[in-house]
Amino acid sequence: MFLRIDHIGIACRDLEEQISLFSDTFDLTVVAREVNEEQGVKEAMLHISDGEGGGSYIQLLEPLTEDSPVGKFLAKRGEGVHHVAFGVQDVTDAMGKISERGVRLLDERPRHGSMDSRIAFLHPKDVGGMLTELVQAARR
Ligand code: CMX
Ligand code: CO
Repeated sequence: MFLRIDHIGIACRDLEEQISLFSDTFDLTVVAREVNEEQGVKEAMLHISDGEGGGSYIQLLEPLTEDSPVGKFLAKRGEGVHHVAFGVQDVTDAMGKISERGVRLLDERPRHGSMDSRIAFLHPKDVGGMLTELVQAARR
């Protein structure tokens, strides 16, 4: 079902500071920036490599508000890994299969993600405590 790790989402308080840290330390380049009002985040994608069906990235996330998912996560747990996203061929198909296997979907239908991808989240409590995202990358 999974083609690759699409990205690791990392929650931070200051996006610009975190971009500098990651790009200076690991020689990573920012390939996309976005404000996603629906998800309540300001984000940056730092490219690592290209793989089957899309690339692999670090996704840095700064919350737009304190009561957004990332805002609440920061208040509770502080900065750090927030979610892991896996690349899939067809997000709707993967959601159907995973839901049939008893894992709660946080999204009824796919939403808009970074770089015109289509995404859906799975409940962390049903996946070993790891907030999990499915990503169908945009066709290039
Ligand atoms: N990883 C692991 N567990 C998490 C978590 C995370 N990122 N966020 C919350 N949880 C756990 C909490 O620890 C909590 O557990 P306890 O009850 O044992 O304390 C439980 O889930 C409920 O957490 P909460 O703080 O009460 O938060 P909510 O229930 O309001 O929301 C969640 C949790 C996962 C449903 C919500 O964060 C969500 O819908 N996330 C998906 C959307 C998202 O995160 N978007 C931002 C990223 C955008 C992008 O990738 O582009
Ligand atoms: Co993500």
